[in-house]
Amino acid sequence: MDDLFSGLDKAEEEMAEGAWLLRRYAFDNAGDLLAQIEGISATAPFRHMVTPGGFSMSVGMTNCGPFGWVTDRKGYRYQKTDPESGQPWPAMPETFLSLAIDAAKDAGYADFVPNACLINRYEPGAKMSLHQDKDERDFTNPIVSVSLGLPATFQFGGINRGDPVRKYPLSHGDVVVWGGPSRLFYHGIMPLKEGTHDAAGRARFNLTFRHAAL
Ligand code: MD3
Ligand code: FE
Repeated sequence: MDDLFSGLDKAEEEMAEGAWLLRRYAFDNAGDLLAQIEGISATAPFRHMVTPGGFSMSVGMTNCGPFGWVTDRKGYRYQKTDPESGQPWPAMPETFLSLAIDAAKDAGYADFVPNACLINRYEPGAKMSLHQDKDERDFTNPIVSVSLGLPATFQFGGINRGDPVRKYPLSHGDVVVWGGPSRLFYHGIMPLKEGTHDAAGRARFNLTFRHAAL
């Protein structure tokens, strides 16, 4: 048993000013989203990127859409091509785009149109340390995140690294829209617990829809 919710348990909660947790919002689309992730990763495989400090990330990453987020020894940035292939990132599927636009609208961000989707793959033990997302340059746009597969514990802090951190479970189909003051809040993911998910196997996937500006 991976978790105790079903697709019928949709619920909305404001986690902080501007940050809306839409529980199970993507539950009915999850099978389609997972199939699209498989297709994207056949062209642009998940890889463990290296941070500017020289550490290999435990989370596997790829992208779709006009821009993709990358890190290497030179720094963090968005770019139009996959550094592994030199080719443009795979197109953003229509189902991804409409889900992100609809969720942003429901959370009060009517003008959001993402041009980048980072796809994270966590296997048991993988984590993401507390950080801010600030490579997009324009923070008036929200970020929309979609959780799929194994559940994870999300850590949500404040605008300063030392602010107190609250923990939230994020499960299959949960969507969060991060805008307003929460857009630059520190956040992270605790090491993924061992498990197997019916639809996603031994993994958690997270989509983050962003508007990158050059
Ligand atoms: C809060 N991903 O890719 S999604 C990331 O589950 C990232 O893979 C995590 O943090 C994951 O950068 C967390 C939730 C999330 C995404 C973006 C945020 C929370 C956020 C931006 C601002 C504040
Ligand atoms: Fe982040």
